Amino acid sequence: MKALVIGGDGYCGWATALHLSNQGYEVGILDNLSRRYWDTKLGVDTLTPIAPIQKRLQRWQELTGKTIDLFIGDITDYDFLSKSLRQFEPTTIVHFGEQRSAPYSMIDREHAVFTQVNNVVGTLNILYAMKEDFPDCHLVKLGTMGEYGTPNIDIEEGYIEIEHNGRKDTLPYPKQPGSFYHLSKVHDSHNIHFACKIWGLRATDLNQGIVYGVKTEETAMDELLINRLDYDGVFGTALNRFCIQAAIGHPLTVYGKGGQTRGLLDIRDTVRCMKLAIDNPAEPGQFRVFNQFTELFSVGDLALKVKKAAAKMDLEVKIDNLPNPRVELEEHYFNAKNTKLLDLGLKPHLLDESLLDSLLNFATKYQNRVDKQQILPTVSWHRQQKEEVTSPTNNGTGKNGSIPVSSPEPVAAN
Ligand code: NAD
Ligand code: USQ
Repeated sequence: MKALVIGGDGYCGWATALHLSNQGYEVGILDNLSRRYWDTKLGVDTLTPIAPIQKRLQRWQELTGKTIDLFIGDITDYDFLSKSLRQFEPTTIVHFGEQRSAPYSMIDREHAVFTQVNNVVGTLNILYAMKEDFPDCHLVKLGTMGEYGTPNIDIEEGYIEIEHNGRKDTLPYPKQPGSFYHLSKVHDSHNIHFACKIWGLRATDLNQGIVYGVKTEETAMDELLINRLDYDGVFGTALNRFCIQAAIGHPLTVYGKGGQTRGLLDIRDTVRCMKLAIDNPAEPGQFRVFNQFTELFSVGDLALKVKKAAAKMDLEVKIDNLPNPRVELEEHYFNAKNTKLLDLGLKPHLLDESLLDSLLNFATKYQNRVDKQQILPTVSWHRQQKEEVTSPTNNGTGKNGSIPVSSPEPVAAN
């Protein structure tokens, strides 16, 4: 089995690449390192100090004797992608290589366009490269639970049976995404579904929930293998942010009423899900969708859980309900199915068991690296607040002391 992990220098991709390598797969990483560059442009950094990718891979080889091939370049560059695939000859392509922050995609027009071009063109290039040279390869693509939005009915895994005017059909589940980033994932899903239909490609779309935690068996082996942990207002996700806020005594930043409910999973389950999807591939022509999360929580519940766990470390935690910078329902029905990966054998790690060990411990250990200026949200979905909060043309600090962001620039392929 040869798995090429696109986006393998990122949070989910790095943990997955090491896990697959440890499990005996021949692994390659393809990444343009753009995420490190976007952080630099925004003036933000991961809480945990991550080594250059070459050093990470060298350390992995020293520790385990296993080599991971490295392809540095951009999947929107078709020639580079195609050459890399021909050289590596994957049986599975695991695709994490996208701009994945909803706030980043909502900064302004440039960031929205960049996100959609980067994600949609990158995925489309992969589909064409597979059709040309690797039609039997299995594409395991990271989608997101946010593709579905928050409908007032149960969320199925990709498809829903509908009866309309006396006729029945099984159709793709309706999509109501909440940011230009989440929309890019919907566009990807449609393109992949279509390519499977017309070219007989095989693909699994993993609609993943919010990932938390920093530790996997492999990344915990050595300090040089440590994974990234984002806490800033653009790339940091809710639970990871709350734990770091708790560690430095910052009030937890619950947006609005905090009734927004989402699927979540431990990064140790992300890597297991990837292996399960790879080991049980889709059939030729099949576009399969799994909902990849283990538990559902509201943002308010998450804050309370962090407060309770932090108390065991004698950390006093306050919870703030900030004005919501996003346009989203703050109280809603949410009941999503997630049985397909459980049926394949996933044994979930539960949040109550992971909070201290995989999050709060790291948050306190690296708390001196926290830049407090990066905690508050800097990007707003609301049109009327644009000048106040998000405009990259603002000079100096914005509302609440937040720092305005600047536009992305194209990243060189090599
Ligand atoms: P990340 O930003 O840490 O990693 C993404 C990696 O992809 C980075 O290393 C980046 O340099 C690379 N990349 C981006 N565009 C590229 C391009 N055009 N060519 C080559 N490499 C490129 O993100 P992550 O948190 O690891 O997320 C990975 C995937 O999982 C994304 O598709 C995201 O949508 C999905 N996902 C993440 C979460 C989460 O909570 N982190 C939840 C659900 C789904
Ligand atoms: N939120 C807060 N306070 C914060 C940060 C977020 O209340 O400090 C709220 C948001 O308003 C939102 C919820 O928490 O209601 C989730 O926000 P998030 O930033 O944790 O997650 P999201 O923007 O949805 O994006 C993340 C990843 C993305 C992935 C998605 C999975 O960045 O790549 O696709 O989670 S899901 O949410 O299931 O769509």
